[in-house]
Amino acid sequence: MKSTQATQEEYFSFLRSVSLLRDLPEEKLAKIVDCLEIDYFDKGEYIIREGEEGNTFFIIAKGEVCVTQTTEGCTEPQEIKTLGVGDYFGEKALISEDVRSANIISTENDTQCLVVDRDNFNQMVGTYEELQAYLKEYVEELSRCDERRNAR
Ligand code: WNU
Repeated sequence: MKSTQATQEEYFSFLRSVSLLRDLPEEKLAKIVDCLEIDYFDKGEYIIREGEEGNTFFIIAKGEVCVTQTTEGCTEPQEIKTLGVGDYFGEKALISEDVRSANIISTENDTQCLVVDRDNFNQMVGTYEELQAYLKEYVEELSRCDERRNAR
């Protein structure tokens, strides 16, 4: 990401406030800031589509998104939760080496997401065992939730 130093520092302190990244060493976090892309989404825009291939991890810097999923016996995807600033998503496809397992839709105009690609995600998570274990467990829990609601 090319940006002013002020912006870099803003992203740095924002990332520090994200619970998942709280304990990452300084230089790791700085590296993530260097590789970040920022994406902007309007209300109703799909950030992730169920069934598509995905190679990115997202952290919400502004706005709100909802998570929907196709379930057995329903024609419309069902809304399963909403996520806001400091929340993240898209880790599951990266960790399970699978296609996207839900839709992520912006529910506000000018929702801003910090986007980390697969290589940088692996670097961020891979060299940090606690983070890896935490996310792996979380992703398994999501799969159990999916089964319970009969996701397709
Ligand atoms: C859920 N089932 C599935 C959420 C975000 C981060 C964490 C929950 Cl650690 P992907 C679609 C994304 C998926 C998850 C997110 O949607 N998601 C869920 C569920 O119940 N996915 N299958 N809840 S919000 C959330 C925990 O990030 O990753 O790459 O794309 O499959």
